[in-house]
Amino acid sequence: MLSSQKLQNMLGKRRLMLDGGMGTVLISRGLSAGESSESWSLSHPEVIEEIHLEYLRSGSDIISANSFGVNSLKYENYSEYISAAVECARRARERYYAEGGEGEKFIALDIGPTGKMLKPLGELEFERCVEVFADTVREGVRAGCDLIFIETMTDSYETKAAVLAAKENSSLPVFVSNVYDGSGKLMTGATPEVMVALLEGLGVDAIGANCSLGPDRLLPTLERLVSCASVPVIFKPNAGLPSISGGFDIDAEKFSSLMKRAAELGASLIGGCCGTTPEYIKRTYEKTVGLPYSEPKRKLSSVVTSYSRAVTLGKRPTVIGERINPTGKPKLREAIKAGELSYILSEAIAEENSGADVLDVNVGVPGTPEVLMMKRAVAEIQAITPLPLQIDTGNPEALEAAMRIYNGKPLVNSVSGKRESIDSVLPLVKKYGGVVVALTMDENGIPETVEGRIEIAMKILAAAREYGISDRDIIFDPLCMAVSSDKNAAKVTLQCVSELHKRGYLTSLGVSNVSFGLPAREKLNSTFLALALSKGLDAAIINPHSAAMNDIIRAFTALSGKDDGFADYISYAEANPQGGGSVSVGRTDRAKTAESLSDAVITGLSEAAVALCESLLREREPLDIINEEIIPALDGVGRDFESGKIYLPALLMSAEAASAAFSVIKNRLPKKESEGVPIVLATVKGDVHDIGKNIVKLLLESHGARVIDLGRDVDPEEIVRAARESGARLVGLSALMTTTVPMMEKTVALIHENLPDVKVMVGGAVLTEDYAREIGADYYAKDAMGAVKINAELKAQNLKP
Ligand code: B1M
Repeated sequence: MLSSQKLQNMLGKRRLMLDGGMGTVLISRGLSAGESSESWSLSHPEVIEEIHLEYLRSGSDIISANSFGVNSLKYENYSEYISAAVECARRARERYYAEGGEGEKFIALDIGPTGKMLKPLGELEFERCVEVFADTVREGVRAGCDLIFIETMTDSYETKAAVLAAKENSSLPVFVSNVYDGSGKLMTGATPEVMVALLEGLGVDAIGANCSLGPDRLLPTLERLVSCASVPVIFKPNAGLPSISGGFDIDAEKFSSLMKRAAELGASLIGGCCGTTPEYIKRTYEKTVGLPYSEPKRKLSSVVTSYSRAVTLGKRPTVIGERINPTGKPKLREAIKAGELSYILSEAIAEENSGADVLDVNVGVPGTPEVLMMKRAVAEIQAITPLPLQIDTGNPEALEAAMRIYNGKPLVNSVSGKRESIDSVLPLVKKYGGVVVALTMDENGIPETVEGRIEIAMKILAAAREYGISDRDIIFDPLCMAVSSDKNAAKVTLQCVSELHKRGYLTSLGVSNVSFGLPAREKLNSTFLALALSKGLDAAIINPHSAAMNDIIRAFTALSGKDDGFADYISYAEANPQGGGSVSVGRTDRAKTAESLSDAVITGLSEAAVALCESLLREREPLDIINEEIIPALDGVGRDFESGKIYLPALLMSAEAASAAFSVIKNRLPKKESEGVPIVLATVKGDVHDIGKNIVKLLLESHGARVIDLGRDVDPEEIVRAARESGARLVGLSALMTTTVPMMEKTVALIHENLPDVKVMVGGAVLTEDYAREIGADYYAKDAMGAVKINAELKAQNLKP
């Protein structure tokens, strides 16, 4: 039997020991600062082999090859690094057995993040990212590893890319572990519930948390993982936090006691990350080896997610917003035909603000390229809203394109009982994960009877099981026909909902069909919704702006005991005292719509920001727009980010919208011929914030200065070189983070040391006049106009910069 199969058989049947840190152990054995730990597989293989052997002797069942930072983006000879890393682990295992060591031991191909951010946060395309991981996986398989361990991932999207690469290029078990902060979230906002739904959907074999914190502060995250995962949970924390005296603040004894607690709480695969050593693993092994083991329990909840939000179907009525569907919406049809996304994006925001839980996305218009449009729509909508999406298409190619790039576990609309539909849709659900809406119709149409529809439902369920799709990932839509053409239509559908509910299945309905062909449709729709909810309906595709529908959803949820403490009902009632209307659940206190420029920036709508900025420029001065609209909006976004209300993706979309508005302003600023010696501008090394610096540049140029802009994240040496070569007399430095001010100080010192005649002006939100003086700067500018004034003063003093 292959090692990988043996591992599969053991998984979830007993607790397995992982290993501990590699990089931090290497530092203690001579790895110098700036040297890559992975290069030691080639330069010092005997050291790597020895560390692996020490972990095996300490009780590790699984050791991770020294391949964490290796990928084809970073190293041309990545394959050499990977085979050397796996070889070191293999030799260690042979030595372990040769010295009489016992038990099955496994070698993991260790895969860490690429080091690049994916679009829209960075420049790396999703598919390119999958390719990079695929290169690593193929090499690891060739080198003979037994499993793939994707770890220390901070972004759900990159994690998905790595898992797809692993699944598409091997049949080995795949483990995934993410980095959660103290509040239990990834850097990009995903919670344990989001990651479990996403990763179980993708068919991962074990899921967990590693790095970031010590076991003490990571235990709450472990508990959340155990409570929602059906697969074994990995727990591999750091040896606490780095301490001032060097090293980490939790010793092996305390670590192992906390790991014992982790094992008792249900961690199935335990080990250590940064700062842990073979000693930590040995003590952990000794404290946990005799503990009873309980197999992970299968969880039954049906969960769909976005990159940051998990929605559990069946817990309370789920509102699926129906507005992004061109049927009967001429404006949307035209937008889709023109390849225009701004209309769709503002619909998405409006639906979110009206309280939708999930957004249906249907962009099918005959004669338009649906695959392309669906991909674009999903990519853009998921960048601006944290709501999960329902991918709605009858085109399997469009469905696959969307499911592949979707950053989460979507609802999939839909599969029917037709063979063709089953064969094209269910394999996609199995591969990418999702909860699929199963329509009770087949080649013979929609049965008129309850029994006929239930029979089709059961046929789809059986087919899904054959594909290995769990029952929890099916939600039935017993289809509602228009009562105008069949007076029993609503009755039959309601009986189906009731029957499916009794059997323990979830149901969803497109509610508005019922009233087709009749006047005052909302009265019928809302009454039908109330009746369906009373029969057990779990999700409704409705217009979330409808006052009547909203009233019913909120009131029903409260009356059926599904609204703890009536919190949702009370806030709805307070916002709508007369009943009716839609309630805002906007992501920030300010952005309800994209009606103003600052709202467009907060919401992250670039096209709207451009249009609104253009119209504001007709009445107001460019500088006022910057100071009164854009900067306060970014400040608000910054506060929301800091308080954990929004995450990096939303922050970035706001930054993009602000930059889009600036590009409009730039064209409107009065142009002055540039003159004199240039000013060199840069954001310092380690800092990517360049919006402020770009405004400074804009204003300096509009006042006639010649600016050499070195961009952001710039090395001090490069700044000195540019100043020397251009003969600049003034260098402007920007820094936005407390962590990058030391680099600013270093840069100022380097400029003064090498170019004593050159003055340095600094700015950026973290700085103050005093702070600027402390780090040796000659001038401090609070804002861009301040920078212009300083430049003018220097000119007046005849320095002629
Ligand atoms: Co980030 N970010 N960000 N961010 N970001 C801040 C700065 C932060 C304060 C947010 C927060 O937590 N409240 C925080 C820093 C905390 C701290 O150090 N105390 C932060 C963080 C933590 C981060 C990351 C680490 C997040 C992460 O990855 N977990 C990461 C950092 C990556 C890195 O740099 N290595 C990160 C990333 C990003 C984005 C990429 C998403 C995006 C930047 C996009 C871009 O710049 N191209 C972004 C944004 C947009 C912000 C906020 C929200 C807005 C910054 C901004 O553009 N303000 C910001 C919060 C905030 O500041 N309210 C935040 C508007 C701009 C016009 O103001 O730059 O101050 P400002 O410029 C002013 C003046 O200061 C002055 O003139 C300008 C016009 O009046 N000025 C100068 C500036 N430079 C000057 C130079 C001069 C003279 C005047 O002479 C040369």
